[in-house]
Amino acid sequence: MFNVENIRKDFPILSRTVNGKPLVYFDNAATSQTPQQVIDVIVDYYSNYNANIHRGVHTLSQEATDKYEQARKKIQTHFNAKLAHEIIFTSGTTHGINLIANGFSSFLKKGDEIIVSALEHHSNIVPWQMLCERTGAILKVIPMNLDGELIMTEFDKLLSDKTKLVFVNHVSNALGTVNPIEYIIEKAHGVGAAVLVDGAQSSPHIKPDLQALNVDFYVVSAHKMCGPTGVGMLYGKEAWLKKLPPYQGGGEMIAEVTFEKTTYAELPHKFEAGTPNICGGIAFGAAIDYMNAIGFDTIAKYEHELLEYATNKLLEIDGLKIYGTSKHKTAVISFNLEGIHPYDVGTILDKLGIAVRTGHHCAQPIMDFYKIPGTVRASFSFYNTKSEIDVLVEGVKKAKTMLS
Ligand code: 7TS
Repeated sequence: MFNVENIRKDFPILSRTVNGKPLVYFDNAATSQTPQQVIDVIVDYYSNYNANIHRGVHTLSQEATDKYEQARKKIQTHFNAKLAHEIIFTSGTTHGINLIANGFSSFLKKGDEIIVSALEHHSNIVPWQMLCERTGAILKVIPMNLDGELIMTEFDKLLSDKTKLVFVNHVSNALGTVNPIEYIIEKAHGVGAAVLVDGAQSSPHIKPDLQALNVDFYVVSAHKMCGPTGVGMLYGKEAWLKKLPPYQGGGEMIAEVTFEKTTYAELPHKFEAGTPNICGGIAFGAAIDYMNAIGFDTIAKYEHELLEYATNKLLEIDGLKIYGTSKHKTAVISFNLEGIHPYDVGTILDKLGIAVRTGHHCAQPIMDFYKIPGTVRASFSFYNTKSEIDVLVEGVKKAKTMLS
């Protein structure tokens, strides 16, 4: 049975105070908190077997290598990739996207097209613009409607034999919309385009089956899934990863080096130059174990309850508008109070111990679409409670009174 009070005991940070008030942490879409079980793994690594991997014959190096590779297998199983070497450790989603964008330079020519969505994070726009500058390819954008949903009939019209790559996030960070990636993948494959899905915001809430999705690439960050910062995963189908050139050169990614010619290592090492975030990778595996022990169906059901509760309570406040009203949403609420800047609301909420994000959420085109400078974003996790939402609602009412 899911018991949120027991779950909360796993997260030491949740019992601290901020500005003299109990912390209410509603900035989970930016980064999630870390349970003691994952903190213990980090401490154990540095206390007992810190060593460089894949290169030492000594015991510590072997132990660290084994744990790191076990973590890769855990990630493979969790996301249901066919092969462990289809899982590339990265420093996070941004790294994974840049790796693909860089690799695609070799495949694109002038006039080819890349499709992205109107709902993207800046890390999902800028690397493609840079790729277009390098290759002469053209960037096309799937438009959105007022509910914050992508318009699929417009996507259909953008697809052609010029489309080489489609990029879309699984869940929008600014609005929480869950995008119809199954449809997008199938249609894009119909014109021979590859599909990269950004799972940064879906992976904390949804367990995707990568083989069933038949997606070409999928990227995530561990720090949004109860893991540490500075580590993430790039999944790529083996055939694609074999075809793509390496991203960075260095140690670990080579087979043989002479000054005349270098040959590259097999997957996954071809894309893992240099000493990786070893402890981070192992802790990422532990975070996945932790979340799976609770269960993603349980997490989704509970978070949906929180979303509905918070949406209804917030909408009782006069002049409060929610942006992102799709039926298919994760537990994210972006909102504004009429005539009040989101930054001012966020500052008052912080004084009350409530952590929310304010601003454009690295998604300026979405803010431009709604003609607003930004929003207040409350994003929930399975360790949040309805009574914390009550604190938020009271805080927003207070902010409204103070700022009107
Ligand atoms: N893609 C999406 C959809 C994201 O939400 C983020 C981070 C990234 C990519 C980049 O992830 P990173 O781990 O490489 O930085 N999103 C947010 C956010 O919404 N608030 O802070 C970071």
